[in-house]
Amino acid sequence: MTFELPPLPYDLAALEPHISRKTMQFHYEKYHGGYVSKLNDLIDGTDYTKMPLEEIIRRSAGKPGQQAVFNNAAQAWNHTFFWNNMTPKLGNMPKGALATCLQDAFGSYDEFREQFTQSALNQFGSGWTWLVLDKDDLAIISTPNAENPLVDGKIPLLTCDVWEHAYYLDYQNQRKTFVETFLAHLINWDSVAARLQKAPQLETV
Ligand code: MN3
Repeated sequence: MTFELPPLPYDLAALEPHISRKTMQFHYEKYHGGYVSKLNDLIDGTDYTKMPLEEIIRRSAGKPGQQAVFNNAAQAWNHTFFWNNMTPKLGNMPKGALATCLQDAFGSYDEFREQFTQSALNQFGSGWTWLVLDKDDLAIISTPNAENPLVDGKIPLLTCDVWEHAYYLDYQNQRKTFVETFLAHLINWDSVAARLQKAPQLETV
Protein backbone atom coordinates (compact mmCIF):
# COMPACT_ATOMS: atom_id res chain seq x y z
CA MET A 1 0.00 0.00 0.00
CA THR A 2 1.17 3.47 -0.83
CA PHE A 3 0.11 6.09 1.67
CA GLU A 4 -1.44 9.31 0.45
CA LEU A 5 -1.52 12.71 2.06
CA PRO A 6 -5.07 12.84 3.49
CA PRO A 7 -7.07 15.92 2.48
CA LEU A 8 -7.28 18.74 5.01
CA PRO A 9 -10.76 18.94 6.59
CA TYR A 10 -10.85 22.70 5.78
CA ASP A 11 -9.28 25.24 3.45
CA LEU A 12 -5.60 26.21 3.93
CA ALA A 13 -6.70 29.70 5.03
CA ALA A 14 -9.59 28.52 7.22
CA LEU A 15 -7.72 28.85 10.53
CA GLU A 16 -6.71 32.49 9.95
CA PRO A 17 -6.00 34.73 11.75
CA HIS A 18 -4.74 32.16 14.29
CA ILE A 19 -2.76 30.04 11.83
CA SER A 20 -1.90 31.71 8.54
CA ARG A 21 -2.40 30.22 5.11
CA LYS A 22 1.37 30.44 4.64
CA THR A 23 2.02 28.33 7.75
CA MET A 24 -0.59 25.79 6.67
CA GLN A 25 0.88 25.61 3.19
CA PHE A 26 4.35 24.82 4.51
CA HIS A 27 3.14 22.66 7.38
CA TYR A 28 0.58 20.57 5.51
CA GLU A 29 2.03 20.42 2.03
CA LYS A 30 5.77 20.45 2.71
CA TYR A 31 6.16 18.90 6.16
CA HIS A 32 3.20 16.51 6.35
CA GLY A 33 3.46 15.76 2.64
CA GLY A 34 7.18 15.16 3.09
CA TYR A 35 6.67 12.62 5.90
CA VAL A 36 4.16 10.67 3.81
CA SER A 37 6.35 10.59 0.74
CA LYS A 38 9.49 9.69 2.71
CA LEU A 39 7.56 6.88 4.44
CA ASN A 40 6.53 5.48 1.06
CA ASP A 41 10.16 5.51 -0.08
CA LEU A 42 11.34 3.81 3.13
CA ILE A 43 8.80 0.99 3.14
CA ASP A 44 8.84 0.26 -0.58
CA GLY A 45 9.31 -3.48 -1.07
CA THR A 46 8.89 -4.33 2.66
CA ASP A 47 6.11 -6.01 4.64
CA TYR A 48 5.20 -2.59 6.03
CA THR A 49 3.37 -1.86 2.76
CA LYS A 50 0.70 -4.38 3.84
CA MET A 51 0.03 -2.69 7.19
CA PRO A 52 -2.08 0.22 8.35
CA LEU A 53 -0.16 3.21 9.68
CA GLU A 54 -0.88 2.38 13.36
CA GLU A 55 0.67 -1.06 12.96
CA ILE A 56 3.77 0.35 11.27
CA ILE A 57 4.14 2.77 14.19
CA ARG A 58 3.85 0.00 16.79
CA ARG A 59 6.14 -2.44 14.98
CA SER A 60 8.90 0.04 14.20
CA ALA A 61 8.90 1.78 17.61
CA GLY A 62 12.19 1.28 19.44
CA LYS A 63 13.53 -1.19 16.83
CA PRO A 64 17.17 -0.85 15.81
CA GLY A 65 17.42 0.33 12.21
CA GLN A 66 13.73 1.24 12.07
CA GLN A 67 13.95 4.76 13.49
CA ALA A 68 13.38 6.49 10.15
CA VAL A 69 10.33 4.33 9.40
CA PHE A 70 8.95 5.06 12.86
CA ASN A 71 9.63 8.80 12.63
CA ASN A 72 7.95 9.24 9.26
CA ALA A 73 5.00 6.92 10.00
CA ALA A 74 4.34 8.57 13.37
CA GLN A 75 4.69 12.07 11.94
CA ALA A 76 2.26 11.16 9.12
CA TRP A 77 -0.25 9.92 11.74
CA ASN A 78 0.32 12.78 14.19
CA HIS A 79 -0.27 15.48 11.58
CA THR A 80 -3.52 13.96 10.28
CA PHE A 81 -4.68 13.74 13.88
CA PHE A 82 -3.67 17.36 14.54
CA TRP A 83 -5.55 18.71 11.48
CA ASN A 84 -8.65 16.74 12.41
CA ASN A 85 -8.66 18.01 15.99
CA MET A 86 -8.83 21.65 14.87
CA THR A 87 -11.77 23.57 13.42
CA PRO A 88 -12.38 27.07 12.09
CA LYS A 89 -15.75 27.12 13.90
CA LEU A 90 -15.78 29.69 16.68
CA GLY A 91 -17.03 28.98 20.15
CA ASN A 92 -16.46 25.25 20.04
CA MET A 93 -16.29 24.23 23.70
CA PRO A 94 -16.27 20.87 25.49
CA LYS A 95 -19.82 19.86 26.40
CA GLY A 96 -21.69 17.14 28.25
CA ALA A 97 -19.75 14.07 29.36
CA LEU A 98 -16.45 15.42 28.01
CA ALA A 99 -16.79 18.67 29.97
CA THR A 100 -17.51 16.64 33.12
CA CYS A 101 -14.51 14.34 32.49
CA LEU A 102 -12.19 17.35 32.06
CA GLN A 103 -13.52 18.91 35.24
CA ASP A 104 -13.09 15.65 37.19
CA ALA A 105 -9.55 15.13 35.91
CA PHE A 106 -8.18 18.67 36.14
CA GLY A 107 -10.49 20.54 38.52
CA SER A 108 -11.74 23.01 35.92
CA TYR A 109 -11.50 23.78 32.24
CA ASP A 110 -9.15 26.69 32.98
CA GLU A 111 -6.90 24.38 34.98
CA PHE A 112 -6.86 21.92 32.07
CA ARG A 113 -5.74 24.74 29.76
CA GLU A 114 -3.08 25.84 32.24
CA GLN A 115 -1.65 22.33 32.61
CA PHE A 116 -1.72 21.71 28.84
CA THR A 117 0.16 24.97 28.25
CA GLN A 118 2.75 24.17 30.91
CA SER A 119 3.31 20.71 29.47
CA ALA A 120 3.82 22.23 26.00
CA LEU A 121 6.29 24.79 27.38
CA ASN A 122 8.19 22.15 29.33
CA GLN A 123 8.71 20.02 26.22
CA PHE A 124 12.31 20.87 25.36
CA GLY A 125 12.81 21.11 21.61
CA SER A 126 10.44 19.51 19.11
CA GLY A 127 7.45 17.39 20.02
CA TRP A 128 3.76 17.10 20.71
CA THR A 129 1.50 17.83 23.67
CA TRP A 130 -1.43 15.44 24.12
CA LEU A 131 -4.62 14.88 26.01
CA VAL A 132 -4.79 11.10 26.33
CA LEU A 133 -6.91 8.44 27.90
CA ASP A 134 -4.53 6.39 30.06
CA LYS A 135 -6.54 3.36 31.16
CA ASP A 136 -9.56 5.13 32.71
CA ASP A 137 -7.97 8.50 33.35
CA LEU A 138 -7.54 11.61 31.27
CA ALA A 139 -3.96 12.84 31.32
CA ILE A 140 -1.80 15.50 29.68
CA ILE A 141 1.57 14.38 28.38
CA SER A 142 4.21 15.71 26.00
CA THR A 143 6.35 13.56 23.76
CA PRO A 144 9.61 14.41 21.95
CA ASN A 145 10.03 14.48 18.17
CA ALA A 146 7.65 12.00 16.49
CA GLU A 147 6.81 9.91 19.60
CA ASN A 148 3.18 8.84 19.79
CA PRO A 149 1.24 7.71 22.90
CA LEU A 150 -0.28 4.77 20.98
CA VAL A 151 3.04 2.97 21.47
CA ASP A 152 2.53 3.04 25.26
CA GLY A 153 -1.08 1.89 25.06
CA LYS A 154 -2.51 5.35 25.68
CA ILE A 155 -5.37 6.64 23.55
CA PRO A 156 -4.77 10.06 21.99
CA LEU A 157 -7.77 12.40 22.28
CA LEU A 158 -6.19 15.74 21.34
CA THR A 159 -2.78 16.98 20.26
CA CYS A 160 -0.93 20.21 19.62
CA ASP A 161 2.15 20.24 17.41
CA VAL A 162 4.89 22.12 19.27
CA TRP A 163 7.61 21.77 16.64
CA GLU A 164 8.80 25.26 15.72
CA HIS A 165 7.61 24.72 12.14
CA ALA A 166 4.03 24.73 13.53
CA TYR A 167 4.22 28.32 14.74
CA TYR A 168 7.45 30.09 13.78
CA LEU A 169 6.10 32.01 10.75
CA ASP A 170 3.13 33.35 12.77
CA TYR A 171 4.45 33.55 16.33
CA GLN A 172 8.26 33.38 15.95
CA ASN A 173 9.63 31.91 19.19
CA GLN A 174 6.41 32.48 21.20
CA ARG A 175 5.32 28.89 21.75
CA LYS A 176 3.19 29.96 24.71
CA THR A 177 1.09 32.36 22.61
CA PHE A 178 0.62 29.70 19.95
CA VAL A 179 -0.50 27.05 22.46
CA GLU A 180 -2.83 29.49 24.23
CA THR A 181 -4.33 30.45 20.86
CA PHE A 182 -4.76 26.77 19.98
CA LEU A 183 -6.56 26.16 23.29
CA ALA A 184 -8.74 29.27 23.05
CA HIS A 185 -9.75 29.21 19.39
CA LEU A 186 -8.86 26.13 17.40
CA ILE A 187 -9.82 22.89 19.13
CA ASN A 188 -12.55 20.80 17.59
CA TRP A 189 -14.07 19.54 20.86
CA ASP A 190 -16.72 17.58 18.97
CA SER A 191 -13.98 15.39 17.50
CA VAL A 192 -12.40 14.93 20.96
CA ALA A 193 -15.80 13.91 22.38
CA ALA A 194 -16.31 11.45 19.54
CA ARG A 195 -12.91 9.86 20.21
CA LEU A 196 -13.59 9.57 23.92
CA GLN A 197 -16.92 7.93 23.18
CA LYS A 198 -15.29 5.37 20.87
CA ALA A 199 -12.41 4.53 23.22
CA PRO A 200 -10.85 2.05 23.76
CA GLN A 201 -11.57 0.77 20.27
CA LEU A 202 -10.02 3.85 18.75
CA GLU A 203 -7.03 3.18 16.53
CA THR A 204 -7.34 5.23 13.39
CA VAL A 205 -7.59 8.90 12.57
MN1 MN3 B 1 4.34 19.56 12.35
